[in-house]
Amino acid sequence: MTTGSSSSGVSRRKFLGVSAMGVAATAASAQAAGKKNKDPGKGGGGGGEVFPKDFIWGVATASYQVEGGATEDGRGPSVWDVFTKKKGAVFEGHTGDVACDHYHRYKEDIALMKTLGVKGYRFSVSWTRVLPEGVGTPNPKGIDFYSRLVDELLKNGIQPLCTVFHWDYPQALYKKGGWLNRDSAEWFGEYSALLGEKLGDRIKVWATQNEPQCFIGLALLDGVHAPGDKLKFTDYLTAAHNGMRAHGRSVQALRAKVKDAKIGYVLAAQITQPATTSPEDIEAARTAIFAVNNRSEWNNAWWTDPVVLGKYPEDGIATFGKDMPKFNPRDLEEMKQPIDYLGLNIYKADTYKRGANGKPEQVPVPPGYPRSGVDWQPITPSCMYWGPRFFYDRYKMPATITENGLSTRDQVFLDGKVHDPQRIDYMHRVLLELSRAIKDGVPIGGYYAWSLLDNFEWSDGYKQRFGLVYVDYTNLKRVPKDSFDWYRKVIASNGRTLLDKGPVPVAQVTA
Ligand code: GBH
Repeated sequence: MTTGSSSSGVSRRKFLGVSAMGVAATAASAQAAGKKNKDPGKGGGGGGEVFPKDFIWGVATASYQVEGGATEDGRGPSVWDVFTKKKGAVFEGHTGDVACDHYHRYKEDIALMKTLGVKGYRFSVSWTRVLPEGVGTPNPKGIDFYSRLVDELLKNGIQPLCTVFHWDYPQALYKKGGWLNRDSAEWFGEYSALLGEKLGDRIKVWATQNEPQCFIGLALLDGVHAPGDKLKFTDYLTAAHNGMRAHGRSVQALRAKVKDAKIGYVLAAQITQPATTSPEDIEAARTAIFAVNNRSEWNNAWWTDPVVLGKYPEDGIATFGKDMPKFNPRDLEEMKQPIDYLGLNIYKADTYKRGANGKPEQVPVPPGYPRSGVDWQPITPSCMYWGPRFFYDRYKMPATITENGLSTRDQVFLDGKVHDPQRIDYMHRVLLELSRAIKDGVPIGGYYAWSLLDNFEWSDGYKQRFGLVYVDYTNLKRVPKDSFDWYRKVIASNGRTLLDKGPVPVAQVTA
């Protein structure tokens, strides 16, 4: 295998070689971590029983993306209900009004999960279903829905992981200023306490918020997600600040109400991978993954350091300069509540090498490099090695892969089935990479495939299909895809079927 680079930078071959050298990468990183790689001779992350016995194989969804029943049983409007009705906001004007009709079909969907054999189901609560105005009088019918959902899960031996908030912010609270209002932390604490009180006897695993980068950044800075605002940068930082305070309040509320709670915080983890396995490139990728050096939401440390380490990253403070909001240092204590795990949503990696000036330099994706159905996702399976590895090295916290998956242009074939070999191949590579991270000593509690069902992909509407189960939106019929059956076997064998093909260069996705 060649690792040579051309004079014009990193050659195509080398780019592709990045993660193809899975074994060398393992050895190098294990060495970097001062550990001994037990199995240096094995390729592709294989070898022996890798996934712990109590590993949670799961699937994930989110309320607005699957539930539908938008105005039923007293549910109040969320910012997404309003945004989807705006002309041009969502692909072909799609809305979550009906979505997968999970609100009425949850039993059918749990039966599918039972067949799949998952140990865990990650779902989110629609805030305005249980509190139509965001605060104030709870809606018993809304609470009853989640109560029935959880009972049905437990009856089927599936452990619930409840995300308190996955983007469907109450419209009533948005009108009061939303995340810009300092009280938003209290509102979120109140809402979390209600969930803890009503469901905490049965739900033990929680996530406070899903992807602050998105519900603050995409929603309030870029204006491409609901409510579609483009705030001044300093106001965006204030919203982010209050969002993290809200996370802290949520942790406190859940701890107070739920005995033995395991509480996490979920990031849109922006992953880097090294261009080669040289220590220089590995360090370049490590530096890049935690850098906050541009005025966008796409970084990790701004959203994680305050919550885990109790401080904002210095480089970010310098980059944002006078836009940095003034606040009481006690806010940071409020944000930094002890949590039990970091939830990492991982879909892809950007590639970095050490540049001529010694600083990390991004290596562009070569023309024609394989991608999923969404443009932002080049097929880079090593995201699932380097992501967990780098996060663990910095934060020393157990992680759960709270989302991973890919979108493909699925259809029902003439034989009545949905063949999705790309998804199977991707998940296969990704899970081998995850097993490699686990072998190298990174504590990973579980893996939740995104998603159980095709669903409402935000501003892309129903165009994107991420499900293991195909949804025909004309009649809401569910058709398990080939990947469903494939994942079922992976779960049943606790990951051993991943090794059936023997050692493979897991990340080499072109010839
Ligand atoms: C997750 O978001 C969500 O939690 C989930 O609801 C969603 O359905 C799922 O993933 C699939 O998208 O590189 O500038 O083009 C993932 C959010 C979307 C955030 C892509 C980063 C790329 C921004 N990510 N986005 S850019």
